[in-house]
Amino acid sequence: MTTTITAFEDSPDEGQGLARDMRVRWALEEVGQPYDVRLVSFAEMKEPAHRALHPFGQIPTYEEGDLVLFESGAIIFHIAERHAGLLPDDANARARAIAWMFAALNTVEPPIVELEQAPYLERDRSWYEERLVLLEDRVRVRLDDLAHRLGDADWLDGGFSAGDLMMVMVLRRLDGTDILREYPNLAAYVARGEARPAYKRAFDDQLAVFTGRRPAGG
Ligand code: GTB
Repeated sequence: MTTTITAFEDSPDEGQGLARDMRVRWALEEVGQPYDVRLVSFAEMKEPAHRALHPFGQIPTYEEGDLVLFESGAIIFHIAERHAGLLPDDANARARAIAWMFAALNTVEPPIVELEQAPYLERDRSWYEERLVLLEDRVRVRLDDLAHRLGDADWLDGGFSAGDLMMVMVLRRLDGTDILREYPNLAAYVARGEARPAYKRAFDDQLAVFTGRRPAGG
């Protein structure tokens, strides 16, 4: 059965793997499942055909036979449940890995996204610089605790899991800032994730969407 996901035809990050299709690609690479990618423009994402797959007109979506999913968390959870490689066999360890997926999405990602969006949405406001400091500090509150919990370990709870995949992807969204440098163990954690062969394959594939369309010599 062919799996098809959607991704930006023209990702604003120019293939730096920050859009949320990257986490789905990485999960599929980790479990060794082949997949097709359908690229969609910003206009197509808001058309009824795409909204039938994704009620909010976004990427990524996931189609596998009769199943259509949206929300990167739900998609990765589905992949991890169906295929070996992203969740431990032990029931309690599995539950904890799932908790880390939720922690990445619900506790760590929101302040990072707010910080990421501030320059686009609020740069021209008189209070922008002041708010930026507040937003950075809110991110640090989460990173302080995360760094403390990770300590010297390679991964958050035993072996690499879907929880690490999600957390690494969320932390990568700090790429445009210097904040991660303040947390050497978290920076090393992200680097460990990025060094995984499955990550590299996923990254190269999504980068090729951008470089493949560059004019020669461009
Ligand atoms: N909660 C959903 C999920 O986890 O799947 C959120 C999905 C989402 O935000 N999708 C974004 C989207 O489709 C793309 S990933 N946006 C278009 C729209 O809403 O109209 C967010 C994103 C986009 C671009 C970058 N970048 O270029 O750096 C980073 C992250």
